[in-house]
Amino acid sequence: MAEPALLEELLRRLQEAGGGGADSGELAARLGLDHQLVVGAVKSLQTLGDVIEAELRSTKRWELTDEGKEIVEKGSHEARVFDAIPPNGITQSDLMKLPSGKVGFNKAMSSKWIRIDKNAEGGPRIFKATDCIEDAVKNKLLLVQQGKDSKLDDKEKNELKKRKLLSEVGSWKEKKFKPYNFDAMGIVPECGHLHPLMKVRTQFRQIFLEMGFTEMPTNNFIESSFWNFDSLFQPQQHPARDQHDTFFLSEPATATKFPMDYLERVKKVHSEGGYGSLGYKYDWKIEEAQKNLLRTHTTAVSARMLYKLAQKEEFTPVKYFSIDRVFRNETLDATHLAEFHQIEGVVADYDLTLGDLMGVLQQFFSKLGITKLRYKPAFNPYTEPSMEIFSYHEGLKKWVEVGNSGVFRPEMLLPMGLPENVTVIAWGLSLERPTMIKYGINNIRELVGHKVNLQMVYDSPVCRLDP
Ligand code: FB9
Repeated sequence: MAEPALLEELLRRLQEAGGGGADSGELAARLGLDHQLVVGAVKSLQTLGDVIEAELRSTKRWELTDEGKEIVEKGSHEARVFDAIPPNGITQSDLMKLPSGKVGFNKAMSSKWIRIDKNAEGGPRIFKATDCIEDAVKNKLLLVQQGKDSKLDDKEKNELKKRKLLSEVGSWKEKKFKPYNFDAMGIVPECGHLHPLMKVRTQFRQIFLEMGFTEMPTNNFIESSFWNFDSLFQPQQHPARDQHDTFFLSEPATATKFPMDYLERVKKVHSEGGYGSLGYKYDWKIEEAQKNLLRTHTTAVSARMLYKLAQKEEFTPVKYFSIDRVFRNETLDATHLAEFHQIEGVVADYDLTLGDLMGVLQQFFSKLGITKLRYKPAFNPYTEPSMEIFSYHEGLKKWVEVGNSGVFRPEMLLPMGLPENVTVIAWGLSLERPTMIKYGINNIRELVGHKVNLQMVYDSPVCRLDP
């Protein structure tokens, strides 16, 4: 019954009852509704203001047991025994085989509904002793089911309770409660589980955000060679640009949309030089730049962001970061797969120096608990100078490489249109290496790939990178 109809029915019943009011339990039974539904309706009426008065009564209530409900439906056992006896009687042994035989026989005898002829041929035989009976047990249970248990006295109710046909639904005060077991472990809630890589990514993201960096949009695994290599002043004949280091796409094989004025400046700086650079002096081909690939580093995204920055009317310093998947067609081993997550930080401002780069690296890695940093000169096509970053690993008692860094070359920045006195420092590392160290995983295939044991993901603890 929908709530509005129940509210109206409740009000109608109360009107009929006059000043006597109504018992919610009896009303629920009469309406065939769950008592709590009626209680809810009473509470709804109370919220309307002075519509009704209600008082809480923690009364004992009687409910039929399942057997009690069956008796209301099919009659008491003794009544069923009486109905089963044919006019010419039935042997006692056959009667006892009936479903209600054992329980109903004694009650039917004590109620003098049946009689026994012990000398009958073929053994003791049972006959009806009256023409009709009144099934008192069924009628009393029916009254209780209709919420009219007040018509039964306590003796009758307890008699039915003793026969397990009624049960007393008392208030909580009569209930016996088990003591709380404060040592009990809670049920592990069914929920999702974050992969350790995603937990560590969140920690790195938090570090960048608290350093004031903004995340770059890295939601394109596919990139053109132009943005992945040419815009970074990486020459078209560089070994990293061939098939065995890079995954090129066959469909769509080429990209065609480029900012053509910028593309011309990139072509020029590669083939003829410019901005004080000699360039690479080779015949730069747009077809090479158009080849689509799976990006080999997130520095392609940094290039796009820096180009976009250069298009603004007025240059404003920025701090960008990215953490996302990159793909390299490399030989696989226990710690290298054909893809990994690159973490990259980029700072663009006026007149930044290598000192600024070392300073930001010190701050960044100190948040990982890495304090003893040393730098080693290195080479990247798009940064000059470049430095490999090393940290002293107390556990391994040796210096381990923790990343790479550098200052983007003018041949990369000036064709974009950035002002001459703007310098851009950047660094990168992988997400897998720190994750494997943090979670004590030695083989990359235990961390990522089709052989990963999902229980490891479920069981992996929360990750904290800060010291
Ligand atoms: O992550 C790396 N090592 C690392 C990082 C953190 C770490 O944390 C410990 C818990 C405390 C431990 C180790 N490396 C870079 C170094 C090596 O693992 C190296 O063998 C593998 N490198 C990857 C590339 O391999 C093909 C790690 C990956 C890497 C290297 C360079 C860059 C990004 C990722 C870069 C860059 C860059 C440079 C200049 C400008 C912009 C980006």
